[in-house]
Amino acid sequence: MTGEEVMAYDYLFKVIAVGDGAVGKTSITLRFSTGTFRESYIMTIGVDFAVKAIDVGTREGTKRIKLQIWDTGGQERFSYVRPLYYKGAMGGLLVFDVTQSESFQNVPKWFQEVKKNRGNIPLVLVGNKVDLPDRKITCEQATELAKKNGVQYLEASAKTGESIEKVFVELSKSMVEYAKQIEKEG
Ligand code: G3D
Ligand code: MG
Repeated sequence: MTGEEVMAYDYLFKVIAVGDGAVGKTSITLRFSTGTFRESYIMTIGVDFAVKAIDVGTREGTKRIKLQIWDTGGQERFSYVRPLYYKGAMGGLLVFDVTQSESFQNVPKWFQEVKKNRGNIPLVLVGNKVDLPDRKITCEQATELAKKNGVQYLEASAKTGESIEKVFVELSKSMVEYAKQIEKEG
């Protein structure tokens, strides 16, 4: 494979994962990125990112999307990493843990924080850890909250891998539409 083939893509998007600590943001990022042969981690000021390219069906046919998925390295609590983290993000996963009610109750705060920093970038609400038996938040509750905020809701498990790919594919489709909209508006 030539270097050119490795580099070829139609879109490059920075993606962030937000949500309370321990909901599975790092696990989702790792599960998605390490399943492939092209992967890299770069350490910056407490922020890592993983890179993975996926092919996504859009209105203009199949597009190759290169995703640069940022992870806070557990420092999401600290405000000093936030500006760097949000800068240039084109989409995000808003993750909560279906077995931890508090992480779901904090979802509106995360919606607000993303909006404050990045306006209306596409988001997918992710209910993680559906492999666990003791869930507290139902699919209906989460779907309703997602609808209220104009985003899609998906249930996933970083542990089993369930719906992890789907989460990034759906987000990528939304980001392609969003990028086109921004381009049009100049
Ligand atoms: P964070 O990056 O949002 O802080 P992490 O969350 O990815 O570090 O995950 C926090 C803990 O939840 C980890 O457990 C991790 O293994 C676990 N976890 C993440 N995703 C899932 C999942 O889908 N199912 C289950 N059962 N566990 C999950 P530890 O024990 O290392 O703290
Ligand atoms: Mg983490």
